[in-house]
Amino acid sequence: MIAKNYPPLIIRKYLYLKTVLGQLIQTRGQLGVSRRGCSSMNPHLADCGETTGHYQGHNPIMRLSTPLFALLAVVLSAADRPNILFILTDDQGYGDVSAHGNPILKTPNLDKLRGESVRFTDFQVSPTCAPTRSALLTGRHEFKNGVTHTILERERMALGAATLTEQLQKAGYRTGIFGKWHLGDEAEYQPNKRGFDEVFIHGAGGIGQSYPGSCGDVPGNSYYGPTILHNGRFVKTSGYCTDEFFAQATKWIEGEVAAKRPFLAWVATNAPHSPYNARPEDAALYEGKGLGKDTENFFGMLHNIDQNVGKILAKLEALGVAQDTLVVFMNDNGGTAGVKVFNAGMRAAKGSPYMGGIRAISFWRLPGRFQPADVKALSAHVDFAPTILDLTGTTASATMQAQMEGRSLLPLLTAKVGQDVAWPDRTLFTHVGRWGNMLKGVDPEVGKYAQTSVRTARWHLVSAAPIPQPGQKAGGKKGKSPKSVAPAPQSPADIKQAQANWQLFDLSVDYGETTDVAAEHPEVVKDLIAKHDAWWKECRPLMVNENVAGPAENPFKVLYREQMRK
Ligand SMILES: [Ca+2]
Repeated sequence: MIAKNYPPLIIRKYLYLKTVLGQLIQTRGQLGVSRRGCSSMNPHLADCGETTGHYQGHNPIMRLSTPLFALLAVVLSAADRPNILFILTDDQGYGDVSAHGNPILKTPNLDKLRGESVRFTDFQVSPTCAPTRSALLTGRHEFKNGVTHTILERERMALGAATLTEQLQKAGYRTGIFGKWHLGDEAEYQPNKRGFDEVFIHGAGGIGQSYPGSCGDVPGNSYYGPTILHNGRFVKTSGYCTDEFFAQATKWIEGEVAAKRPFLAWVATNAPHSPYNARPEDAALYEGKGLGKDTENFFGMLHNIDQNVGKILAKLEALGVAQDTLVVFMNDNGGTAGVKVFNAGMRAAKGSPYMGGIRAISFWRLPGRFQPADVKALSAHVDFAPTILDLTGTTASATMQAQMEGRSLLPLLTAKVGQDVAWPDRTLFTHVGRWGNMLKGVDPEVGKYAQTSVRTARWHLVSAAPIPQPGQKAGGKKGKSPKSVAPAPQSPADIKQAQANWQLFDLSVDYGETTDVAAEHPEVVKDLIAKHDAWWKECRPLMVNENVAGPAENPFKVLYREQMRK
C-alpha cells in the first residue's frame, strides 16, 4: 500500500503501452486502450507489487524503437502528470463548512468542491500548525522531523528530512508556495531550500508574529497590504492577505500553464487564524447573529477564503487545466473560533488530542479519475506525500522512502463508488507537544504522557494530562496559546513527568468521545499503551530542536532591515 513499493508509474505506462502495441502489431487488430480497462497494469491493485529493480533489470525503455518511443511520449498526456493545487487553511475546523452541517456559516464554493471530490471523513492531522505542515511534506510524524512546538526553534523542520516537493522538482514539476510556511525562518530552513521554486510567504506562524529566537515576521506586519518575502526579496502588497496569496498563486499558475510545465501550487492561508481580522464587508455578513466580534470576523475570513477558492477553481477551468489538476483542500488542525457554533459533534478543539483537535477536512478532486464519494477509511496527513508521489509516478529518493510512514491513498481515490478496497487497520499517534521551555534544560520526557493519543480505526486511547511547563506560572502568557491547550501545572512540585491519565473511546459508536470504556477493554488499553511507548522511543533521538538557542534577533527582521537600507 506504500508508494515506495511500486515501480514508477511512467515505466509501468511504457510497459503497458508496449504490450498493447505489440499485440496490435501481431494481430493487426484495432487499438482500444482504456484507462479503466487496463486492470492488469493498474498500479493501485495489490497484484502489481513488482519492484523498480525488476523493471530496470529488463530495461524495457531501452528496447523500444525510436518511433515507438515517440508515439508513447505523445500518449503519456498531462493526465499522467497532473498538476496539483493544494489549499491548506489555518485554524479552520472540520465543522466550519456549511455542507458539514454548520447552521450559520455559508461556504458555497467549498460545498461545491466537496460535491465534486472524494471526501475522507476520518482524516487526521496534528493538533497545531507547524506539526501538520511538516507531516504533509515528509510523510512522517512531526516529532520525527524535530517539530514538537510551533515556536522557540521547535517549529523548524529538521534539515535531514527529505520533502515531497524536492522529489517533485527532480521529476520535472515546478513547485510554488503562497502564504504560510511556518517550518523555520532561518535561511537554511526556508522553502527555497526545501523544494520550492517559487516562494511568496510571510514569516513565523502568522502575519506580524514575533517570538524569541528565529520565529518572527516582518516587524509590524498587517493583514492589510502585508509585506511578503518573494523569492528572497521583501515586497509590499496592497490587498488583504488571503486575496494577495491567491492572486499570486493564480498568476504563477498562469505562467506554468503557458509554459506547459506540470506544477504543484501550495496555497497556505494564514486565515482564519487569530487575530480575527476580516475584511469589514466579510465580517458584516455575520453581524447581528449574536456570535460576538471574534466569530463574526472568523466567519468573515472564511467567507473570503471561500470566495477565493471559487475564483481559483474558475481560473483552472478558464485555463483549460481543470481536468488535469488534482485539487486538495484541507485544514491544518482542529477548530477554534467556530466550535461554539458547530463542532460536528466532536470533543475539544485545536491543541487537543481528542478528535476535535485533529480531525480535518480532506477533499480530493481530479475530474474523470476520482468519483465523488465519502471514504471512511482511517487516513491522515502523513498519507499526503506518498499519495502525490504515487499519483504523479514520482520515484522518491532513498531518504524519502525510508522516512515515509504514510500510505498512498490512491487505491481509495480511484475506487468506484461502492467498491471495496483493502485497507488494513493501522495505528496513528497524536501528541500536542509544547512541553517545557527551551533554554531551561527541559527533558522532553516530562511530556511523554501529556496530551497524547493512539488511534486505530475503532479505538482512541487518550491521555489528556496537563502539559508540564517548568519555570512558568499557571496559564502561561495570556493570548500566546489556544485556550484549548491544557493549563500549566500550578506549582514547581508539578515539574515532573506527567502521569498518564488514559481514557479509551470506541469511535465506532462514540465519535464524540463521551464515554470512557477503558475498564471494559483492558487488553486494548495495554496493547495501545505499548505501541505508544514504542513510538515515543522511536521519536526521541529525532527530536533535534529541544533546548536549542535561536538567534538573538528574528532573521526576517534582520533581512528586512538590510534590504530597506539598500
Ligand atoms: Ca493552525
